[in-house]
Formats: sequence, C-alpha cells, structure tokens
Amino acid sequence: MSAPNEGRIIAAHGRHYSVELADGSLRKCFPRGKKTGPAVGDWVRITPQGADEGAIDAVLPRRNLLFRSDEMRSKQFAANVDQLLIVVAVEPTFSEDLLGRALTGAWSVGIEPIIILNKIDITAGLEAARERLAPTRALGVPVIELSAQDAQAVQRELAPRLAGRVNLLLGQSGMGKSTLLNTLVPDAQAATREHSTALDMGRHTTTSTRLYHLPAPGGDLIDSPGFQAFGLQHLSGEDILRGFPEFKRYIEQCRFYNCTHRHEPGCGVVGALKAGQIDPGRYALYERILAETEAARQRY
Ligand SMILES: Nc1nc2c(ncn2[C@@H]2O[C@H](COP(=O)(O)OP(=O)(O)OP(=O)(O)O)[C@@H](O)[C@H]2O)c(=O)[nH]1
Ligand SMILES: [Mg+2]
Ligand SMILES: [Zn+2]
Repeated sequence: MSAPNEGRIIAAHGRHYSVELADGSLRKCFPRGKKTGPAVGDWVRITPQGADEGAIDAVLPRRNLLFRSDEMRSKQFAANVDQLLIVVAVEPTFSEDLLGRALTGAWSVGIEPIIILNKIDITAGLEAARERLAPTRALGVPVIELSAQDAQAVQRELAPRLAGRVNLLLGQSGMGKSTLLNTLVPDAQAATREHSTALDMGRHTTTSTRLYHLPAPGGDLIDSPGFQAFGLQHLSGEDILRGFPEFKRYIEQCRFYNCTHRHEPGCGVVGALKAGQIDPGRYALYERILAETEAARQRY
C-alpha cells in the first residue's frame, strides 16, 4: 500500500496534474520548481493543500518512461507502463514507419508491445492492412484483430490481456483508441467528451493523456492523443538494436564487434538483408533511426 501522501498522476493538464491518492480521492497538484514534470502513470509524493489541491514534492523512482524526441522538443507519453497497445486500423491507412518507431520505443525501455488492428468491420481494406502488418507479425508481436464498437469482441479478445497491468493506448489520430476505451470503461464516456475537442464532422479528438481503471478483470488503461511523429533521437545504438530483435542472430556473424550494420565489410545484417532474410522496410527504418540519432549527436 502506498503512504497517505503518495499518489499516482492520472492526468496531465499542462501546468497542473490530477493526482489520485490511495483512498481514491483526486487532488489538483502543481509541481514545485521548474524541472521536467512528471508523466501520467508516475507515482508522486505530495503535500496536500486546502480541500482538494496539493504540491508535488517528488516523483518516485519509475520503472520506465516512454517518450519521443526530435530536434524541436521531447514529449513524455507515460511512465510505469507494462504493456503498449499500438492501435492501427483498416482505415485511415496507418504509417508503418510510426508503427516501427513505437515498437522500438517500447522495446528500448522494456515495455511489451501488442498491436490492435481495429475496424475489421470495414472488410474492404482488411486484407491490405493484414499484409502491411505481416513484417511486424513475423517478429512475434501479437496482433489482435477486432472492432472497437463490438463490445463482446473487445471483452473476449482484449480485456483478459489487460488485467493486472498498466496499459497505454498509442496510435495515430482516428485509429479508434478512445472508442476502445469507451467500450472497455463505460464510465469514461463523459470524461472523454470533457477532455476532447469536437471538430467539424462531429469528430472527437483526444487532447490530453489520462489513466482509467478498468472494470473486472481489471487493470489500468491510459488513453493518449494521436501522434504524428515519433522521434527517437535520444536512443543509443544499443537501444535501437533492441528495437530490431530480428537482427540479433545475424549480428553474431558481423566481422567487427563495433559494426553499425550499414557499410562495414563482412556485416551479417547486410548479408541477411541481401539474402532476403531481413525485411527491407524494417532495415530502412533502422537506417533512418540511426541517422537521426547521429545527426542529433553532431548538434550537441
Ligand atoms: N467502422 C468502425 N469505426 C470505428 C471503429 N472504432 C472507432 N471507429 C471510428 O473511428 C473514428 C475515430 O475514433 P476515435 O476513437 O476518436 O480515434 P482516436 O484514436 O481516439 O483518435 P484521436 O483521439 O484523435 O487520437 C470515430 O469516428 C469512431 O467512431 C470500429 O471498430 N469500426
Ligand atoms: Mg482519442
Ligand atoms: Zn553488422
């Protein structure tokens, strides 16, 4: 059990945070100082102020933090995540680049990813979507096919995998993350509406990250705004390779211990690529991420 003045960040609203305490109560809390703020999922120690406010004194040690970073800025997704639910859909078309980046980001910090292929009721594009997921499926990442609007399917295929874990929904806008949340947590409906902006076409797009408690069999689910970029310039060469587990057995064949798997002679990875044993799209993604981290290092 956590101490009475310890709680968890369940929502981030720019300058202040919603902190949930052990007794279930919520407090609007402000961080002290100007350090990088906590993320949703962080456990914090607070000093209560007044009836329902508080100051965040410290962020307790985290198991992991998923974030992205590019030239312009770095953005935290969530902390202390057990499982990343990467949501793609039959339509609109998803980006394989962003999918690969989300996988790399998750693996680099030890978060288990699974993919949800949503909107399988749109049968016209289903086969094409499956084909685009094939290289990822070949890595052994579970792919769950469902329709977020089909409550029975969601309960059957997804709910048991979420129990006892902190799960983060991540994906491009319009893939159906919030729809899934609303199917899993019927009480969330009001909150989603409250925290989203109605656009023309009656579309609701999520504007802030928030953690919800799932009904039985349980677990926590974090909904997040759709992303359009997933820079990984903070990763080391080793971190990146953790994002490409299919390279591992070929790396053992590289001539040089410090091989970067691009132009070096005797590279096992390049050999496997030429022999058709490594997917060219995955290899191209590796090259892009590596180039990005090198460019970042030259700037500093
Ligand atoms: N046909 C079909 N439409 C769906 C399904 N799931 C979601 N949608 C629709 O897809 C649109 C986008 O759904 P959202 O849940 O708002 O998507 P999101 O991923 O939360 O989007 P952002 O908050 O912008 O990141 C809505 O119009 C949903 O009704 C599905 O299983 N089938
Ligand atoms: Mg949403
Ligand atoms: Zn190599």
